[in-house]
Amino acid sequence: MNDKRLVVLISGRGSNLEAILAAGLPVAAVLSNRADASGLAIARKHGIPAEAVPHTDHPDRESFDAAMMQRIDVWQPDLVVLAGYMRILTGHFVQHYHGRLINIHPSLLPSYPGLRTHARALEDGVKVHGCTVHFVTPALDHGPIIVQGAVPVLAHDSETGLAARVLRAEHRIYPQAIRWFLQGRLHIDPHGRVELSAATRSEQSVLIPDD
Ligand code: NHR
Ligand code: GAR
Repeated sequence: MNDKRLVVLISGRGSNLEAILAAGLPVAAVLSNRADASGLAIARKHGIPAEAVPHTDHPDRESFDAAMMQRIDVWQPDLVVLAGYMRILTGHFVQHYHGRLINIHPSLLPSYPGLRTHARALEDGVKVHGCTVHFVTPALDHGPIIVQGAVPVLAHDSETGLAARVLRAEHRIYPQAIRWFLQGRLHIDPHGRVELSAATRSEQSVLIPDD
């Protein structure tokens, strides 16, 4: 697995990046669309090349994505990992990394695609919420699901409290999903769904106990 290379794309804090690094996964480089993303400093602290490719330097999504692809492909990654990356990707970008581009989204998809997921879950009064690792396809937040982490919504939960509980689940499931990918254990079945062997599934509890 350590002959493999990941490129991680971020936009902000970088706590998922930190969990990926703590798991010892082979991150070759970190790229951000925002120069002020604190995740860039986390990467540099680990001696990992980190670079901003500001979307504001480009007139449209196509030219921004083309610039990002050029910076990614320098590293010839086996897998491109979106970790709190906040720019919607063009079809061209998604096609270029077909089958080797994954995202973590802070809801139990297909519920709550898009933004403000925790606030919307609280507004609806759902009792279970969580996060989803999925392959990225052109349809936003609709690609094949790899793994999910479910957390309880507590009485009188706040958006920040719920977000923190979901984030802990993210930090558990994302490194695991990336490891499975690098080990060649993820396969798409004829229906376009991710197939996990029983042995693989048993390594990951979907229900994250509250701690
Ligand atoms: N791109 C495609 N084509 N498909 C997906 O599934 C994608 C994607 C790009 C990012 C992450 C996603 C999430 O997990 C993701 C999945 C950003 C937005 C958004 O509206 C929506 C979903 C996601 C990421 N971004 C605004 C935009 O105009 C900017 C918002 C901001 O900068 O704060 O790009 O939720
Ligand atoms: C995470 O909760 C991630 O799921 C979410 O942003 C946070 C990033 O945190 N992603 C999205 O909302 C993508 N649209 P981090 O920078 O600390 O990893």
